[in-house]
Amino acid sequence: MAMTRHAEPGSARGWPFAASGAIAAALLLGIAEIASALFSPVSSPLVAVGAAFIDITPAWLKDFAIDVFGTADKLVLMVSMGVVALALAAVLGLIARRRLALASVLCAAIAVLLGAAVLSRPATGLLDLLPTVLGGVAGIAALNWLVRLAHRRTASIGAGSGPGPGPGPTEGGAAPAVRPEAARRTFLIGAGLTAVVAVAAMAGGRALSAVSTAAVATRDALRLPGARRRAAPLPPGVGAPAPGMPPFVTPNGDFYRIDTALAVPRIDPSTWELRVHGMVEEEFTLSFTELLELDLQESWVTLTCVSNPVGGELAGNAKWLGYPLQDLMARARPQEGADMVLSTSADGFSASTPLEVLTDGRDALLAVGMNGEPLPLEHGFPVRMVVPGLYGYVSATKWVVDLEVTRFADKTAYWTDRGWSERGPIKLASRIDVPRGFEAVPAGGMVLGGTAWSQTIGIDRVQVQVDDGAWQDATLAAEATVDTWRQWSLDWEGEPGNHKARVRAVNRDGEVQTAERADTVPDGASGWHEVQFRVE
Ligand SMILES: Nc1nc2c(c(=O)[nH]1)N[C@H]1C(S)=C(S)[C@@H](COP(=O)(O)O)O[C@H]1N2
Ligand SMILES: [Mo]
Repeated sequence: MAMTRHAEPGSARGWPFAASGAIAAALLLGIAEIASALFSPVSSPLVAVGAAFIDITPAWLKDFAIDVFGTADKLVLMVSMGVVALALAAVLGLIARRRLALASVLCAAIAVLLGAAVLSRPATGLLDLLPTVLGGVAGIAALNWLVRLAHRRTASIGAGSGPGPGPGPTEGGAAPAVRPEAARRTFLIGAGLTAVVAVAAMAGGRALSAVSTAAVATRDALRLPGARRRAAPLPPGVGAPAPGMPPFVTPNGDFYRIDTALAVPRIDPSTWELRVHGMVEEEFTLSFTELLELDLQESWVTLTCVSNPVGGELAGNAKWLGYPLQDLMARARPQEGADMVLSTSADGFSASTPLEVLTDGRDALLAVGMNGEPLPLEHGFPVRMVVPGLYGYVSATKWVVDLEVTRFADKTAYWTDRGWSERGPIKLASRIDVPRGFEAVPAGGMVLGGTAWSQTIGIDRVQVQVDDGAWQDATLAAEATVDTWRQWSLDWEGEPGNHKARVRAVNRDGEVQTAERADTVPDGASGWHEVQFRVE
């Protein structure tokens, strides 16, 4: 009778399969955890399930948990969920013993449920399913592999004992090709390695998320010093009186975001350091505390992306707080022949900014604040560059950690290596914000409105042409500074039917915005913005 064999009682033969199930599930969660930590913290299925569980827990149970476990309540929740999950996964492994395909499908179904939990969280989208999908694939692969090893192990042992409670279908009845010890060892090594990878991925993922949570907490707690030189308050009337215009100051949450970072770098300001070096008389490094102790300055600057198409929205206006790069350069004392500052970010992006632009008196900043707050993580926390008049790709390095004074002849930057122009002054531009393209507006008169910019020079005139009529001067809203965009408006009334309007601006140098269409590559789009709309 099999039960009496002390070497391998039949009931105990299930344990390698139960263990396979539990280890495969641990791998699923571990891989998902590390992927979410690298990719986006909100995409963690573990956190999502925990949060969903907290949401559906009745209040009395929550109160009970807090009473009994205090601040450890979340830990207790996570550990209990883990125990339940491992027990279920062990059952899954036992199912896999006889019906591997069914168990694989169940494993996929579990991944789908975890994905649903992720999607049920606020602020998650389809892309946030990526970690769960990766984890699911790893889990199913591990389950299949370990269950096969477990069968081989069982078969090699069972071969000596005649027909007992049969081995699984895969190796059923076949004489083992391997010796029992070898099969046992292979299973143990396979299971052990997978378990180690699962635990390491889980621990690594949790540790990484803890670091990023720390960056968020530090940012939230940070109080920036006031500016030594404050920005002049905005004059009244910077917003054009056209209903539906975007705000003159772009709220941080609406500010366009462009970068190459798959995961937003999370930098603890206490470890941040800026290295200033290269063709300078004095090389130095600057800590965040040292930076905050310098004479900070505020300025209004409209940032613009070189990839902004004609009429596009890749531009935003904010009040920046920072240390003038001109003062930083004065301390470093660039050497004769240097003509460029190569700025590099913590994640390896780089931008080449003409040294001349950083020393000609414009408000180029090593910025720490945006609209009265520390920089948002996505906009470069803790420190970025802001340079009026240059597209972001050659000047606005976020998460900046290195400034090398060098020469255009010697060094190139991220986007210039990819076919974009070495220099990127912002082109004179204007757009129509209202009406929107193909909008239907009621008859009886309306106000057209829009935005124009020519950073460092200023906008002097905006003209609008409706239906190929005469160019009419729009009314300019108040100007904040030459480095900010300027809104405009025009009262207009037209017959019902289809219409089109186009716009062009003239800057303070007398340059008229060109009608010539240029693509965004290599140095920014040009041409007049035109919208079609309908009066009903
Ligand atoms: N580290 C880093 N900084 C960067 C970029 C980037 O990809 N990585 N993109 C630049 C580009 S192309 C632009 S237009 C601006 C956009 O800044 P924002 O995302 O704060 O609007 O950041 C610049 N700074
Ligand atoms: Mo950009």
